[in-house]
Amino acid sequence: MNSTEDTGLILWVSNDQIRILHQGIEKEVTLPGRWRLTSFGQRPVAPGDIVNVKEKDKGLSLIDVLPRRNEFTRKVAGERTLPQVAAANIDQVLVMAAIVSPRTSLGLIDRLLVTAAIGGVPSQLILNKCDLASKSRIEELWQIYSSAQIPVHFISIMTREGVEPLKIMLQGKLTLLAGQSGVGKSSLANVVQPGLDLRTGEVSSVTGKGRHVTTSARLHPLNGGGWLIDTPGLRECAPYGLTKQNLLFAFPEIEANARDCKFRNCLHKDELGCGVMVAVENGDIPEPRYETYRKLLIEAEMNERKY
Ligand SMILES: Nc1nc2c(ncn2[C@@H]2O[C@H](COP(=O)(O)OP(=O)(O)OP(=O)(O)O)[C@@H](O)[C@H]2O)c(=O)[nH]1
Ligand SMILES: [Mg+2]
Ligand SMILES: [Zn+2]
Repeated sequence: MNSTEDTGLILWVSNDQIRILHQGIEKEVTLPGRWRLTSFGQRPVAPGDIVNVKEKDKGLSLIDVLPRRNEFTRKVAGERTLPQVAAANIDQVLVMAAIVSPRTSLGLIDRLLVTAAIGGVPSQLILNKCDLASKSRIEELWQIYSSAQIPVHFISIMTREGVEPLKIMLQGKLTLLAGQSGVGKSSLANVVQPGLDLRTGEVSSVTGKGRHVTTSARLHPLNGGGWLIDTPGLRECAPYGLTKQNLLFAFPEIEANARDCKFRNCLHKDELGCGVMVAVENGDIPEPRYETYRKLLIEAEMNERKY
């Protein structure tokens, strides 16, 4: 029998099918039973994974998954500390939020940034819908994230403001778009890759929330080279593998002020002589960032008890 072995790139995964790019051609393959979603909600493959495949007369068969360079992994919803991999082998995560409609969730932004940092993926922040925002709100958000040393881009897909530099940022890279429903992830993909024509949906005027239009994460090829992964909107994000130490990867402004803490092992929660808490009071660390830090610290402590 004629059979050759080489690799393929996973473009998307559903419960029992995957789409894979193999020798320049997109192919659909039925997932073997052992690769399907387990009762624990885990799956061995994610978009962006490279797999070894064997081409046989009757089609492709999957052999194994190559080790990942990095991954973007949340914890499954609920009490269990199990991983849910959104994508693997990513060059950059663009954490996306709207300045207005839906209301910006600073907590979710920070959680996505922490998830990227723990997974070893560089991230940047895209704040969309500038056309609807006041100058003062833009300024306020800029202050928060520049003190956090996170690159932030203010854009409007509607007016195209700030979109051209993003196109350049995406060239030749595998980029994951992550954020709440309705912030404009699919709209951005449609603008940077003409002809893509992904479905988009209006934010509900009743609830002020997005309608969860995109239902699965997919890699889309970009004309200039590279891939863009559009994902379904997230309601919440608990970073997988969160600890008291790696939490600080995404809070450089907190780490910087820890120098002034009285105790070397200060967690900046309620300790005496905490330099971080003083910096929050002085306005050197923005309060919303500190609040999310504190919530994540409590989650990390709970996780550590479970591991
Ligand atoms: N005013 C304004 N509206 C925008 C802008 N960008 C996107 N929208 C609108 O926001 C709505 C939601 O956009 P989508 O692209 O579907 O959002 P999404 O993030 O893909 O949402 P999910 O797929 O549900 O996660 C659509 O009605 C878009 O037309 C913008 O810059 N300004
Ligand atoms: Mg979408
Ligand atoms: Zn401290």
